[in-house]
Amino acid sequence: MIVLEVENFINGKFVPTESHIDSYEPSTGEVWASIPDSGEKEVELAVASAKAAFKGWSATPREERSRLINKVADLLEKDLEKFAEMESRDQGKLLRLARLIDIPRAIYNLRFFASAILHDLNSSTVLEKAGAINYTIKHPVGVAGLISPWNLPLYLLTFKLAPAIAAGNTVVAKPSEMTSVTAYKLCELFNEAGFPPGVVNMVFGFGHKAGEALVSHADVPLISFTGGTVTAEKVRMSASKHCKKLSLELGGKNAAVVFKDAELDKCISQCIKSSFMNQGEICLCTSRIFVQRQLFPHFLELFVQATRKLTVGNPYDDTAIIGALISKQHLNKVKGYVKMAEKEEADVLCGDMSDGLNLTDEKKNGYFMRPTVITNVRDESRLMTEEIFGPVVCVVPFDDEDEVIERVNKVKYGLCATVWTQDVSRLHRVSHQLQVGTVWANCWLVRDLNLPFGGVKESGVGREGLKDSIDFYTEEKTICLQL
Ligand code: TXE
Repeated sequence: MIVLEVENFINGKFVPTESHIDSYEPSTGEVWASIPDSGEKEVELAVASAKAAFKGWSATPREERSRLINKVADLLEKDLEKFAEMESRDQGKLLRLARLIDIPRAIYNLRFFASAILHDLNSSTVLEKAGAINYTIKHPVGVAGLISPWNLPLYLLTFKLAPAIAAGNTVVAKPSEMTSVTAYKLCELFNEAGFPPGVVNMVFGFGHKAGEALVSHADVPLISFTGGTVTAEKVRMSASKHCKKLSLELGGKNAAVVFKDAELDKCISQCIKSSFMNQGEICLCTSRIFVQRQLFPHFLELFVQATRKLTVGNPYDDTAIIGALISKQHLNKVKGYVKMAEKEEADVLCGDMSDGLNLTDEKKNGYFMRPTVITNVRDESRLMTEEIFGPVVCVVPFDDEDEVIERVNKVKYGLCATVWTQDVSRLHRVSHQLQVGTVWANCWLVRDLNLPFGGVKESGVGREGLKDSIDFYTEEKTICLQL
């Protein structure tokens, strides 16, 4: 097996490191890539390179910045299939999901923010009495530190990288050590597009080493992080030393609220998608489904039937619906929750504990498990309060609106929710009371980048989207001219 050698990308050059980290292919359990084990030294070089490039890049006309970013998007589109295959191999996700969602969205992120900076997002006023004109200008902040997770690697990295460089910042990015390959390959496209060296730098390695060195670096005034809530606490502590701008997009324990008048076929198919897409490894996935009691038995029967039909297997196989989880450790963590359900005498209606897996020999050591549905579980159970981040969903009944709103809001997370009913005034009422950043009514994951995305409570701080991202990656100044 040829192991793909990833190298750091500093000042437009690929730089090897002495020590490396093995990166495993989730669907076979084999080492397929070798990742730099970077630390303070490599981060220092990357930050110095970004700092040196900042003056030139921030002074580059936005039309030129936009042109160069669109060039990278065009090159990525040309290599879409290659990137989709690498993403699927690196993360364990279905190849067709990488082909249809991950890489196209990365291309769209680049194009969206390349266009956004051409529109004037500033404001101005005239003060007649004072004979003065007030106007704002948005300056880039400096060197942006970007830390991205392993579940949607290129999709979430570019959702930070695109607005950061479009706004005139230079960046040092540290992708997850478990999924570094597409980020590494993207660097080649920045060179091919003609980006000045030092605008984009990428340092690979462990979070507690390279990540921590980046977050605590005095010359990095801004950190954008997507990952787990526990890790975010460490990031927040390290960043607070220098009063940095901080954006935290964290986990969720997202609920679907299904009223008795829900349009059942669409609701079931969308709840299957929102529960198990990407093996449940999306922060916006549903992991708690509350169903009004009158509908509960019928919903549960149909939902379990549909779950059982989801084939688990080779991410390259067009018949597979569930691919491999990111790592052996994460697989065991998720399976641990299913074992917990059995101990708590909850009902595991389908999934790994009750169904065998027939995998080809090559996939025998892959990190696979069957999609799992649990019911008869208490709201206080860890199954209903902690982010499992795998193909495991709890389905429980509720009686009335006030009760379900109170139960949905009880958890420490507040990222998103879906509400299923034909009653528009109820949709309006319930959406207003759910403590989350996004509510989808009778749908899931319908996204418009013009609007903010992010969570409340322990699901994060800040928002990402057109205005929010440009505001985050710039400092706004008000200038008052008395004539
Ligand atoms: O992500 P981590 P993990 C949730 C999910 C998952 C849990 C932990 O529940 O089980 O988080 O996942 C870098 N200083 N989500 O541990 O640790 C790390 O290298 C600076 C939800 O795999 O949060 C990686 O690049 N950086 C989430 C990034 O942080 C550090 C998606 C995320 O890693 C660091 C992923 C440190 N001290 C996990 N420690 C979502 N919201 O989508 C780690 N990192």
